[in-house]
Amino acid sequence: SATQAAKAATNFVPSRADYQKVYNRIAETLDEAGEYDDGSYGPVLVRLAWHSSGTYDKETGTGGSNYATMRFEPEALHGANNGLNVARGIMEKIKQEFPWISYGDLWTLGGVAAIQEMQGPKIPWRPGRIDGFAKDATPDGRLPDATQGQDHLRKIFYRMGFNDQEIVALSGAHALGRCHTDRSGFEGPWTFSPTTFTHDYFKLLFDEKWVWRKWSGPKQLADKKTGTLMMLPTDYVLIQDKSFKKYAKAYADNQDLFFKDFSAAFARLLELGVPTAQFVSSEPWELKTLDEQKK
Ligand code: ZEM
Repeated sequence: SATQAAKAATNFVPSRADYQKVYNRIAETLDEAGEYDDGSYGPVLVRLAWHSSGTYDKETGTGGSNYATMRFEPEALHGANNGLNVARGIMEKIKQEFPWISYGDLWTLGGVAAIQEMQGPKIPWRPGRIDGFAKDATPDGRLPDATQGQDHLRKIFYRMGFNDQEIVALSGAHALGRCHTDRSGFEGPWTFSPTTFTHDYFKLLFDEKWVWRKWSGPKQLADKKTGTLMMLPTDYVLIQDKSFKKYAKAYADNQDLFFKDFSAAFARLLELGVPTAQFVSSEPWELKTLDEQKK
């Protein structure tokens, strides 16, 4: 609107209420998906938030959500980011309406809104990311490769500064969404409720019998009973590796524990690469869901 554009033009300092407005606009947009996938843009927005943050390298301090470098080539064209043009396009419309927000704040807030609106836990979040430049873009190969095993998962996530428990908790995001043959080559959803955040991903890992799918696509598993669900090789590793399995079992048995651990790990993921001094608030905020604001 004209008001929001005027705010961008002046030395307007947005308040928590202004960020709640952006949250609300994203939340309303999730359900405007129509026939797209399972009827929600939520899952692909979570994937955008994750891929914009998961490039972080703790040794060099490069990557992470600060500069939103996925806007630039070649990072936009990295194989791991296939299909995220959809998510960036959705976010671009929000950006037009609220030009004062940085892309890094917008994309991470998108992940927060999507998780919370899909019945997930509260994700503490605070603004402060700034827009970077093409020279800040990260090299290919920093995001995980689904065809690989536990050593690869550890190498990738330890580089971001995460431990085994956090690797497992974060992987639980695969309760949401699906794989697309024209994006990753893999196909299908992990759970029967891909637009609701649950611990079903872990329950299904343990409760179903998983068999290698017979098809011409990349190696993936299918549930023997219905053949409609899938697991990536990196998902299956979570119940094969002894250390991962311990956490996966705990999350299968206790959804509250999963929600608590996911929230902490995802909140931390979204802040990777952002200098603490840049944050406008010393403590992250809990933004309200649309439902909570109706009361
Ligand atoms: Zn994913 N992910 N991911 N992931 N992911 C896909 C989809 C989604 C891996 C991976 O290769 C893939 C995390 C971790 C890991 C989401 C969230 C998070 C897809 C399918 C692949 C292949 C892409 C497609 O075809 O559209 C690997 C190897 C991971 C290592 C552990 C973490 C961490 C996530 C968030 C916290 C989500 C929500 C999706 C679904 C996207 C959609 O469009 O439905």
